[in-house]
Amino acid sequence: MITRHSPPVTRHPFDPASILAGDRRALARLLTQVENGAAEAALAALFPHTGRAHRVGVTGAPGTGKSSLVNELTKVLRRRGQTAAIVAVDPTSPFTGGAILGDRIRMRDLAGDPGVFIRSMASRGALGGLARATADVVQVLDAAGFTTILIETVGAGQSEVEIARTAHTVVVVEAPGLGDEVQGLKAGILEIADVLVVNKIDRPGAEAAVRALRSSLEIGHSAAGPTDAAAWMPPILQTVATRSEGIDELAEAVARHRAYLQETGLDREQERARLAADLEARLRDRLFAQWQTRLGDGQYRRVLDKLLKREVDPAGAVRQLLETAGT
Ligand SMILES: Nc1nc2c(ncn2[C@@H]2O[C@H](COP(=O)(O)OP(=O)(O)OP(=O)(O)O)[C@@H](O)[C@H]2O)c(=O)[nH]1
Ligand SMILES: [Mg+2]
Repeated sequence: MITRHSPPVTRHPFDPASILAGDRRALARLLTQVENGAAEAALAALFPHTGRAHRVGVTGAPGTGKSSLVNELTKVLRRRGQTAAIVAVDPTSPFTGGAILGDRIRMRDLAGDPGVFIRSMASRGALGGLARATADVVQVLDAAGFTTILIETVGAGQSEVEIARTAHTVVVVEAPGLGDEVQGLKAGILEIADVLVVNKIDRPGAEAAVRALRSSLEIGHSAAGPTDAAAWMPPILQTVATRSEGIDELAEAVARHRAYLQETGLDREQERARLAADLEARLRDRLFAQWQTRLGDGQYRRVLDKLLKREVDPAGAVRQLLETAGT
């Protein structure tokens, strides 16, 4: 079972009003408590104030330019009168150099703007814990009133894809000239893309990358059966993040996707599915923990040993454990 490591935290009296009023220091302090899994009461108090922000996930292979794009997109959103919170989820991977660099660029460009808040999520080792912590951090930022929340994750594993999936709109970023092993990651994340970006089109191989993406997108859509005329077709955008090219179009595509969700009522459905999945996961964790405490010491291990020796089958093991725990 995944347990989140919770170091002792200094308790500050929590005042939801300070978060709702946009007190940045109170916000930063609360987010640290949230990351440590020690903010249940605060999350409960803020929950009624959530559900207003547009959550935008930005995912893709390491080094494709996600941070640079998020940075530029934030500037465009600010010019359009919106506010933005950026959550950069640092994965446990050898590719942290880019993530740190991306954050440094943002610090330089966006520092001092009261309409922007940047938070890097430290890796917790256990990705289940990281996904939960990220979802909670996003809740707080939503309550704090940011109109857009940009969640950057490296789409290298299933758990990072899960994090992106908590967004209303998922932007998948590609770049030309990545190795085949990186190209292999695409299959899984293409399915969750609402907006596709081929970044670094100033680099060789850009046209081929766009072509390849277009054909895999078309294959994916025809495999899904006859397309509904009203269905959303992910647009493929081309950008040079470092020169701020194509960013207005990206902002528009993201806004268009949100409008689409609202017009079709899919936003309500999406929200319901997200809350249902969250409720189920929490319930499962809680019931499992409760049941485990009821189970006598070593019982679980003994049944597992029997399973290993083929003295009992998995379904039989469950039956035995439930009987022992008196459920
Ligand atoms: N030539 C070119 N370089 C770019 C472009 N966009 C980003 N880069 C460079 O690519 C490198 C990686 O950019 P990041 O924005 O940090 O990429 P990332 O996807 O956030 O990286 P990770 O978080 O490490 O996965 C940096 O050196 C950027 O300056 C672009 O459009 N063209
Ligand atoms: Mg990055």
